Amino acid sequence: MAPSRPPARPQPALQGLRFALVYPPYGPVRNEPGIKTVKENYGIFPSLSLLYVAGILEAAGCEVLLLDAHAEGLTLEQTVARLRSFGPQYIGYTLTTYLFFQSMDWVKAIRAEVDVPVVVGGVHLSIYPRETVAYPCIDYAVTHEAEQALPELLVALVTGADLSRVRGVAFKQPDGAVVVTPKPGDADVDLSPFPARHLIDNSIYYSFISQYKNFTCFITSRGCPYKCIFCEQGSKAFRARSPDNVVDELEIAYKEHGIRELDFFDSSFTIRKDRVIAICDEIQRRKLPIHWAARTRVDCISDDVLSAMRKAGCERIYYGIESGNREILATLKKSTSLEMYHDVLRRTKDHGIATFGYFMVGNPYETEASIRQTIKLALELDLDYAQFSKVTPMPATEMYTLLLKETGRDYWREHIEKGVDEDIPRPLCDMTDAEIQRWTRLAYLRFYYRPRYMARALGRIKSRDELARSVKTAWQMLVTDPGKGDDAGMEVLA
Ligand code: B12
Ligand code: SF4
Repeated sequence: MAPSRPPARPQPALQGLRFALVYPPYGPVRNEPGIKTVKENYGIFPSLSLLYVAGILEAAGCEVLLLDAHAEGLTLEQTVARLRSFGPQYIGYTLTTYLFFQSMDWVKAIRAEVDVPVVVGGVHLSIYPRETVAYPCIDYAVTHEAEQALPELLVALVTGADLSRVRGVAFKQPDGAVVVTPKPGDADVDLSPFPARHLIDNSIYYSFISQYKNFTCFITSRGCPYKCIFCEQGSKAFRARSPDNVVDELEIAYKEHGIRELDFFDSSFTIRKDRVIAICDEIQRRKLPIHWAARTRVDCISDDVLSAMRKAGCERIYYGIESGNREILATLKKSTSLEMYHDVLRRTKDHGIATFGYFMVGNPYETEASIRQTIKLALELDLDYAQFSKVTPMPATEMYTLLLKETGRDYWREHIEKGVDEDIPRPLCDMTDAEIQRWTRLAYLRFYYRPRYMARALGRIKSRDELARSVKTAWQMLVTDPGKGDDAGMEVLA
């Protein structure tokens, strides 16, 4: 028997309220950190954000439809037809700053066909609530976590109460002025309802390197105590779920949704080692034969943790390595060293766990020489996988503040407010975007097209799907005509 879910908090006013959540299809955009080929072959992940929101709505008593138009390949017409037959009273979307206009195209088009109030949420709303709610097709936003704010917003709407008393929301006044209410306290992450995986077809998801079905993603903590200048997570308090709560969700995922493989999307899964060891012990105690991967930092891991993780089914660890240049690492406030990278990557492999390294190209003070050091490090670490991203200063990061000071321009705000769509420069970096693009591509080719690497990678492949995906990506990366730009999909995205 799967464990029972955390207690629901039904709201009498919301019983039977029909709420639809839509996840529109998306593709590469300008200022995309990834190169196109890699992005297109990255996989199809469920929207964890919307699964959480769906769980919160159901716990409050609502009837919920979750349409993943991205994964299901639904057209706008099919989506509208499904919405019509459900008859929602509200429609919700999760928004990101990157994909703002791609998502908004769908929000507008759906609104034209199914004219019910629109509620939006997601990290983007904590940064640009006013600019976003100003759009006519959006009525309400939840600006931070939804656990408390969303049921309170809906109760206020249904009962006609004063919306300005609800914390963590944004809405328009009759004269069109946008009101943003103060942030609520942080949710108790152990009380948050579990993601409502029963609302989606869990068999359609996969990642580029996943090997088992069904596949899903998980998150067991929010925020991060570190302060890397390129990341907005460091500004948020670190809150971790208890081991029992995490493994209860895992057990339900395994027993009720057939999940056999998953990716923990925590910013750094092993920040609290005792918690991770307890999670791993509990997975073993409950005999859950799941395969999983997690992300972490090299200074947050040790042999006892690696050993516990491996025994509990950890197949792969994603490490943020970023650069092979010491000065750049210091500028990024990464507080890790090249020596640590060598040591921890070797230990991880010794424990039988595959390694995946994240690198960035176009950092502050980047030069061709420092990029060569990064590529050299990626090769020396003998990683199983590497991802090279072009630096993109993201809103709400220290790196973006540096750019604001350097250029006097608030690119993302202009993008959201006025639709300005330009290449965003990189602070303290003299290399051109085309150079960064070329070097990023070169890094991939140098890493993946080594005969020894290719032989090992082929030996590792366990499924036909994985083989097909690898061959397709490899082919797209190679078949390129530099004279015409990177027509295999590695071009600077326009
Ligand atoms: C898991 C994850 C993914 C997964 C799942 C995506 C998803 N939307 O669920 C995958 C791999 C698919 C993904 C893809 C992308 N992601 Co992502 N992702 C994350 C990650 C690591 C965790 C998100 C999560 O589930 N958190 C747990 C839940 C509980 O928190 P939450 O998402 O904030 O949701 C809460 C509230 O925000 C709110 N809420 C959220 N949505 C909604 C919607 C409604 C209607 C309401 C009322 C409330 C609400 O309620 C939730 C519960 O409290 C975050 C980083 C992070 N640690 O937060 C990045 C992050 C959200 N992703 C980001 C980006 C940029 C992307 C992509 C654009 C990448 C790309 N170039 O393709 C796409 C966008 C896909 C999309 N259409 O949303 C950025 C967003 C930055 C920004 N300013 O916009 C983040 C912050 C990472 C980063 N620092 O770069 N991502
Ligand atoms: S990059 Fe990782 S360690 Fe650094 S602040 Fe972001 S989440 Fe934390």
